[in-house]
Amino acid sequence: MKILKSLLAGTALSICVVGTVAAEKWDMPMAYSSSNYHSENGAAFAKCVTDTSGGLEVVTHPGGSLFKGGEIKRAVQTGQAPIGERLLSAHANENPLFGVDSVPFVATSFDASEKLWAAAQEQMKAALDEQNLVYVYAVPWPPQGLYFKKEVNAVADMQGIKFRAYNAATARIAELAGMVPVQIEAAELSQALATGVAEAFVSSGSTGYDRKVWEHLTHFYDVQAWLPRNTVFVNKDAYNALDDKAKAAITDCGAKTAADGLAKAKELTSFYLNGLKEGGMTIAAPGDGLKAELKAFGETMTSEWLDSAGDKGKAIIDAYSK
Ligand code: PCA
Repeated sequence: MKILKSLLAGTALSICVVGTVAAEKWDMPMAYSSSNYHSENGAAFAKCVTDTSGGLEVVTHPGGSLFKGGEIKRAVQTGQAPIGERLLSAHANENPLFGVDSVPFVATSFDASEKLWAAAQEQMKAALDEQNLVYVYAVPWPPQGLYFKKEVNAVADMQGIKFRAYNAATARIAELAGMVPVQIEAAELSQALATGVAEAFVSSGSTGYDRKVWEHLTHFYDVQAWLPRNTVFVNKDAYNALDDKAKAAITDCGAKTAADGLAKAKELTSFYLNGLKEGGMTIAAPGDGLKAELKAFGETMTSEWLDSAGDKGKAIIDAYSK
């Protein structure tokens, strides 16, 4: 297995020797569109590493062009790609800790989400390490709200709707609400809405804006239920093979990119909602009745998450709640 792993890692790294310095190029798969701030931020990270590592060039491949969202994590674990970005909560089936950022109504603002992520940090790094991955940085999406093609005032209005899910938590919401979950990557969302494969979803204004969902949908309810993250990680073998200067470049550029990405996400939140409005959508806060029903789903899902994440999950929530 070890040999297979290093063989796979070997094919992923194109190594060429320039003078006496070994120059290396890392392809970095990313799932979201090239114009999205996560992708632009990732490109800035890649440039930062390329400029300061003394020989390691990182090149991003946004939009799922190298590996689709659902394939990126596996590709980096096995060394098919040395580095990549992924919505980690989509892998909560492998380890519930990966879903810590997607439990409804636990952390509903940028500040709360930073606090939660800080509380989860060490365990998240350890969980990734167990899977042959080295954590680099993570950037939040704006708060999550509900998209529909009609006015919705209660869970009763959602019955039977085909609901695009992007992780287990969003599928669970569909189930609790009597909707039918369908797992679809953001890259395929417009197509799914156009063909009726999906009729509603939960996401940020960012993804609705990127996918121009006003062409198919009419209402966005700004529920602010949680702020999931995209996380960048490196294959551990590829990381260990780097010299100290390149390792430091990854750490330093990662820290800078995390801070810049957070600032961007905050700055763009209202821009995206305005974009949806300009596209013709109705943007509204959920009514009190709907809000209460969703809060109850949040309570159910929080206790389900705590059950599945055990002592480690409890330690994170305790540290966060302090
Ligand atoms: N956009 C991503 C995940 C969360 C978000 O705001 C998506 O919908 O796939």
